[in-house]
Amino acid sequence: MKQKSIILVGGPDSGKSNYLARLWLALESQNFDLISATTPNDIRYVESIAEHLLQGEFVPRTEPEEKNREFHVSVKSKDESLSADIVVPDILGEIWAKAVSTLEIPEKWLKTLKSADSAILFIRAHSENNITPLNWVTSQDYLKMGYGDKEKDDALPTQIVLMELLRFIDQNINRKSNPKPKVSIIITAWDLLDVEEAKKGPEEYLMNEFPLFAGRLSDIDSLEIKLFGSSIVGGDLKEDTFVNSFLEKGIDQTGYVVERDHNGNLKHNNDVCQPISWLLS
Ligand SMILES: Nc1nc2c(ncn2[C@@H]2O[C@H](COP(=O)(O)OP(=O)(O)O)[C@@H](O)[C@H]2O)c(=O)[nH]1
Ligand SMILES: [Mg+2]
Repeated sequence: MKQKSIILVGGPDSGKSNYLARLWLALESQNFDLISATTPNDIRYVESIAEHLLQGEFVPRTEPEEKNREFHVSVKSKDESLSADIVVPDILGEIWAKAVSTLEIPEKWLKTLKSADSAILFIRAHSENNITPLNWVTSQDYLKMGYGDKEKDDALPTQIVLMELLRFIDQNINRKSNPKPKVSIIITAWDLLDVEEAKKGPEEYLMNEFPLFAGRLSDIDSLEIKLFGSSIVGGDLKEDTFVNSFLEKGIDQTGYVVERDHNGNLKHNNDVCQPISWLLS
């Protein structure tokens, strides 16, 4: 059995914890090819975050005392031909902010990245943390009136952060088992896109929202990249009407990823493990 290591990368609010919780429930359901191989020690944390989803709420922000702790979920295929350790370096918000403003990756995180064979990069649709470059012509007057958000104005645009994260991955990922490592890019909260936007798929979403980053993705040939959209329960748990229908259906009937098949057609797949299965394939 080949043991691989996958690192989950993404800023605060990029959807890592919720994806992981949903992934855990999919692994436990044994409905798909990947199942859990996690030891009892690690189960408590992931079970506790999954519990939120079962009750119809998103996993809340990581508590301070849980922050900065790396945690692991192990998976294997049913026939045991594949197995992988999924590592999430959960980084404190402040460390994260410093990492992106100085473009320097924390040492601990770097070590984890160096031992990973593949990675998942998370981008969250409609996150309030997403920063798009200001359009100076239209926003100057607005800023003069003092309405500018000081903190946001100082922060790096999200697409620059994404390019840096991809560069970190590209430069440090372990190439021993594969000279061209795979990276799944997941756009989380896909359900928040309007129907037309969603139909166009993840490539076009990135081209519209983060054009520089999208351009970088098409240039890069030292990594094999695949894009996914994900919705962990198929809708927004912040809306009461959705929560009611969700609780009636049960978690196994909800959640999906979108991806392109071999013919380039956009497909919905209820197996939310797909971004990981692809990394291991
Ligand atoms: N509608 C919707 N919102 C999501 C989804 N996944 C994540 N979110 C939102 O994104 C927020 C941040 O997610 P979280 O997993 O905590 O991000 P993390 O900081 O990267 O661990 C959540 O509180 C939800 O509001 C999804 O599939 N659908
Ligand atoms: Mg989190």
